[in-house]
Amino acid sequence: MPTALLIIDVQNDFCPGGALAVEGGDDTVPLINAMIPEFDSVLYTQDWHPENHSSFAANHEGAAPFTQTEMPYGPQTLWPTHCVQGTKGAEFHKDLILTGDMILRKGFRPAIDSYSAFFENDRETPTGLTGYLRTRGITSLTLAGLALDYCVAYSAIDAAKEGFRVTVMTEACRAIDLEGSLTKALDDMEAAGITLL
Ligand code: VGL
Ligand code: ZN
Repeated sequence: MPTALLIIDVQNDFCPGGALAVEGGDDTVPLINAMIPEFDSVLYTQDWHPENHSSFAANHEGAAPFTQTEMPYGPQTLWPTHCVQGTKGAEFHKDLILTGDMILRKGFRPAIDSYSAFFENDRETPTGLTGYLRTRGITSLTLAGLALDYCVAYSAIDAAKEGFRVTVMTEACRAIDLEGSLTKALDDMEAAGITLL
């Protein structure tokens, strides 16, 4: 059975100095690089927003970053402008080994955010990743990257829902931890039957 590593959003904007910096985000890079040779298949996600993206506080009159808004698909956190397509901030960290099979871009539709690598934030628009993995005969997945309590957790929980065996290498992740989001994400992942290492 081929093993797969799904590396989530290890991009400049989520590392120290970036627009939505996660504390210690760059510490994940050597840990992830060391994991890469152990897997048959290596996949990366890249948060990839147009400048007019609706998850940016700057695109909502008078709204501050890290507040909540209501979208047609449900509640949505408003973020600082980050990972804009083609910018330095959207590039992968320069020391991350880029090898392996595929780079999945997400969050490219202006009207909808996508934390998960599998479904956009309406929880029903598929990215196609399930089909890609199934076609390749992949049944188990290990995740690492940024941010543990958003894109990693959403991706891991969706992967479990889609029937994959899921492990999250928490050591090779860092969290944003907005209002208890880390504790909630860890609880939700455990409840979904995900192995946390
Ligand atoms: C992420 C917030 C907004 C993440 C992406 O990668 O966890 N978080 N966009
Ligand atoms: Zn984003």
